[in-house]
Amino acid sequence: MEVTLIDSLFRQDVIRGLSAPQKYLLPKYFYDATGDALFQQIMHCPEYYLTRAETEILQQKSGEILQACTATLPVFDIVELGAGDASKTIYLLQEALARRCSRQYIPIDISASMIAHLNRSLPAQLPGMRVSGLCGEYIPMLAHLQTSQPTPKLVLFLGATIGNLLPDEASAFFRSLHTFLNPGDYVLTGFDLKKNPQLILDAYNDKGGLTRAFNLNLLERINRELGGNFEADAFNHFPVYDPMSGACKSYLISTCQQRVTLDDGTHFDFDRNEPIYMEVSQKYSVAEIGQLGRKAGFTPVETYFDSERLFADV
Ligand code: AVI
Repeated sequence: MEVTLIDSLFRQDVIRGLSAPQKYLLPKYFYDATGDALFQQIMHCPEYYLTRAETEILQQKSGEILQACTATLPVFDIVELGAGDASKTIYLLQEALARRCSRQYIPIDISASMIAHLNRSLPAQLPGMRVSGLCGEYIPMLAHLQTSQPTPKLVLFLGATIGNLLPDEASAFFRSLHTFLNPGDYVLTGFDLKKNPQLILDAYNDKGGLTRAFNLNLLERINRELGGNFEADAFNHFPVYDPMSGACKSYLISTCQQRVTLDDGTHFDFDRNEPIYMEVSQKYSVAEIGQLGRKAGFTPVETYFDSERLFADV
């Protein structure tokens, strides 16, 4: 029998995570077609305040944000890391067109279908703006841009995506981002702020069960793509928030002792109440954001809040 030596990265990551002494799965694998659709619903659910708050900032403060950049850079390209459907970014892009400070938008996303969609749909909404989407991981794509298009840039990293890294990982990410920018470039990052702990916990435990389904979908994805036999009903969604550290972590807890197998025969044994660590959604204070940026070599310029001070674009 022929043995396949090259296995999918997804399979390798799942096996590595579920074989670790403390089991984990990587949150980047949430986003298959079902996960994308669930995340869209999460962003519109009542408890998930993050999207509403950042949309308000971009609707109301895009002019101020761009004015701060044009004080030193008259014209720049707008690069977005993890653009998604760009539904919030459109306010900033329209304002940039009106102010004639940018004529090129470069969304970067790992989803090829999302980039194709943006390249197709955005030009009609942004006449005069070139949309040059790139599909790939953020840092390699920025490295490519630095050599192929060394134009001044405003890099957007919105949606509190930085929160899906632990603070040390976020620090390393910003240091790396800094090396692929030129002096004078700007970065606008969306951070979810520390606040009433219950409000945070509710955002990751919505009554409609969307976030629960979003987490369980990763087990179902393992069943679909790796021939697993996870019983989603045998796991409970369990988010926790530590108001000191600002870490909101989601776990799936095995409700019984069970064995799960993949189609290649790999198996994982779970004790009753054993957790799988699924994701961190890190929350920051304004002071912590400043420290994070400065440590990576950035100079903080300005912080823009929504009216309830739930979220900050910095
Ligand atoms: C994509 N990211 C910023 C979301 C968050 O808030 O951490 C992902 C998410 N996970 C559960 N709900 C939303």
